[in-house]
Amino acid sequence: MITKLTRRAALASFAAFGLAANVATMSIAAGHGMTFTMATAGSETDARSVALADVFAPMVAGFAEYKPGYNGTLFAQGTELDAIARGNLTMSITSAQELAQFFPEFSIFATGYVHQDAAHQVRVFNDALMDPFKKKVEDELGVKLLSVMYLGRRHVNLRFPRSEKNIMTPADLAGVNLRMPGTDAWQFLGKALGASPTPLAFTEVYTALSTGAVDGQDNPLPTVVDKKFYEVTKQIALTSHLVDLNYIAFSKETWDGLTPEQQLTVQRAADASASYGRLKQLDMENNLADFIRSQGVEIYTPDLAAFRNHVQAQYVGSDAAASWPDGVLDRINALGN
Ligand code: KDO
Repeated sequence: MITKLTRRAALASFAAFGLAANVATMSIAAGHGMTFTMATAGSETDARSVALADVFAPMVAGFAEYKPGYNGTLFAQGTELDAIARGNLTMSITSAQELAQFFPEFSIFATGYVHQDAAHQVRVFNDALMDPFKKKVEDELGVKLLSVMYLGRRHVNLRFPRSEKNIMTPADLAGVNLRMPGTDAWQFLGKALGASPTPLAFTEVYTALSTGAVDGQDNPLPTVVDKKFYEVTKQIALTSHLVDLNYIAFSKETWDGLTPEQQLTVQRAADASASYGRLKQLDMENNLADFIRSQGVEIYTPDLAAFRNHVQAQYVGSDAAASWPDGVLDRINALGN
């Protein structure tokens, strides 16, 4: 997890050395053999990883080699934005929660029950309301947010069988040690759900579930299958508490060193891979429940109104909500169905 000190240091070093680094990148871009390194905590078989490897990589192959690092092997989860800002990484699949570590107002996109579905995420990302958010990340961190990727509806997934714990309302999660990713926005959401959240890196989740170090985790169904969480859990309450997204984050240094044609190609490649990954993920999300059930995991729908009301009430008057620019939540809601 990145510390506040690290984040400040990253911002300062980007401001101080941005110009020098930019000159270095431009000379690389003018020549040949550019490499776009990409870091993610996700696996090679994750739909977003597949989309970048199968769609993005071939589209930029005329001028850049795409080099992905999966499972947090290049950079640990949560440190990728720092790495891009420092010029050590070209791209990552980042989250609003990670961006909120630098720019608290991004917590609005990480808030429970705000985005309604994948199409809503796309409308929000492409709307003018996003422009000041994107500009700030670009100007102050040196990171361009190229496109929005769909991760999916996050649900509560526990080790206990339903006969031991039946999660119908937030009160039923009292005392449940729920693994959530390690940033403030995630921990806030875990508490808002009624659970006792524990921060843990994505790559540690399977082991923590199998040893009982945590009682559960939250992720969309495709992730439950991709990471085989069904082997070490017994139930999924379909809370849909977050229609989760990621952004394709790209180094502004590298971007500025590209020709206008190359920039267009990179942008198109990012959009095309995001669309491809979204369709794949939606398809899996809609078709994996039977498989998961066949592995002995109960899947059921809790009292969604109780969860939605409770989660939304926690954000009202919170520090997170205080950072949201006036009117943005209304604009996001207006872009919904
Ligand atoms: C996770 O750690 O649970 C999470 O799903 C959070 C997301 O923001 C994203 O970073 C994702 O992990 C990784 O890409 C691995 O799928």
